Amino acid sequence: MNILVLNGPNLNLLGKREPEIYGRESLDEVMAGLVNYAAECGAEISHFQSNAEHELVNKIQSVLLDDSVYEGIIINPAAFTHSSIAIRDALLASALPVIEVHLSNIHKREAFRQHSFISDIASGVIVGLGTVGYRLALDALLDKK
Ligand code: CA2
Repeated sequence: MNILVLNGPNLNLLGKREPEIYGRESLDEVMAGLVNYAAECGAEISHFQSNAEHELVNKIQSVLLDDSVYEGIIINPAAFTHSSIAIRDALLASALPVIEVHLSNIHKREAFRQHSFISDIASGVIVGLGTVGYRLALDALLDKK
């Protein structure tokens, strides 16, 4: 099973700032851990992070246009969660099961973080559990197989 893991803007700063909210691990460390975990589960992961909305949209579209063989998407859209109809539309077009992950509990934070343009089209949403959320998302996709 091939899973596409997408991370949105500023998540490349993980481990460098605001450790009290986002933890101390770097994104590379988190994704390396996820690749290992996926291998133990017999799955494979492709990871892509971008600060640019159109790059995330293009990556999601590649699922359709390049005949790639992904069977699910795990996405932390970061700030685009709260603004991007383009990412929502691309995820819908992919027709793949989507798990939305947030490191922090967005429902405990500022009002503007409490609306997601993704949640109602996602198969599931994991918030507030830190980086373990990515592993739980993978478990959920593997369980659906
Ligand atoms: O809790 C999450 O995972 C978020 O998606 C993180 C986004 C935020 O805009 C969402 O509301 C919730 C922010 C990602 C920024 O990550 C940083 C990491 C380290 C230092 C600074 C920013």
